[in-house]
Amino acid sequence: MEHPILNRIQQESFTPFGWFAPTDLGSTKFIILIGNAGPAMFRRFCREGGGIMDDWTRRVVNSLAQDLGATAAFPFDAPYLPFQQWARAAGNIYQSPLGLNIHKVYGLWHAYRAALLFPTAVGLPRPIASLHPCESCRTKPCLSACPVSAFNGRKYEVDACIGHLHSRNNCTESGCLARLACPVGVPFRYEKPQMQFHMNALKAAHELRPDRR
Ligand code: B12
Ligand code: SF4
Ligand code: SF4
Repeated sequence: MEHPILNRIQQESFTPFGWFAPTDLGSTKFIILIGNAGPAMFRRFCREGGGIMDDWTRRVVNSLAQDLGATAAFPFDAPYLPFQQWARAAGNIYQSPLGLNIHKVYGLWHAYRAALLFPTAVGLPRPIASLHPCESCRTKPCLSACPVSAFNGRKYEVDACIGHLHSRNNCTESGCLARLACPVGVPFRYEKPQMQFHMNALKAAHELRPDRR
């Protein structure tokens, strides 16, 4: 869809996933959820020197938000904001049996980098709803691909996953086998360096959890 705000977001290498008008967020009257799908954002991040992605995101998105007359909220800031719920409210994004959200086009290969919070409504039409891709996925291969059964359809067994990531022949090199088993969004699978970057970030984030210190 063509719109000056959406075009500006894309120029900055982010994907605008969707938008909605919240009813319970005080002075915020409109939210646009942005993030990465496909390689564009990660390529820019690498071109600009890499490093800590959250710091880079904060710098780039704060400047974008200021240009657009918005403020930014980030998924990595505690207390955690319900980004996955916001994404589902924003349109064409659904919860998969892995707990991760699935997008009708990008599949599991997308993540949220920020929410742009606007003080007034933005004239964007409600996205046309699609069908939940998991409903027509009969065999649900994502649920049986993990070598340590970290997913049971109700819960993600973080310790089992991380234990495997610290073993030999783990998923750090290939990427998460459960996500790779999904037939939706295959053209948007992360490239190898991005796959490895996120797996290493997951290991590092787990080390930093307060109950692991
Ligand atoms: C803490 C955290 C983690 C922790 C613990 C996660 C956990 N499952 O226990 C660790 C570090 C282990 C982790 C791991 C990963 N995470 Co994480 N994580 C977060 C974070 C920062 C906060 C989650 C939270 O508490 N939110 C607050 C609650 C109120 O919001 P909510 O939307 O209602 O969240 C609910 C759901 O997440 C649900 N849920 C979580 N896991 C599962 C699993 C199942 C099976 C089900 C049914 C439900 C469910 O429970 C939450 C509470 O109700 C979010 C960002 C964010 N702000 O949401 C990212 C986020 C959820 N993670 C994300 C990702 C991609 C991952 C990884 C794949 C890492 C990677 N390598 O890329 C893995 C695997 C995640 C998985 N399968 O759940 C993405 C998901 C994107 C998407 N498409 O949905 C998010 C949104 C970050 C982002 N920048 O986009 N994560
Ligand atoms: S493999 Fe099927 S059930 Fe699993 S996330 Fe993909 S579409 Fe949904
Ligand atoms: S990264 Fe590997 S061990 Fe962790 S959930 Fe995915 S398939 Fe399982």
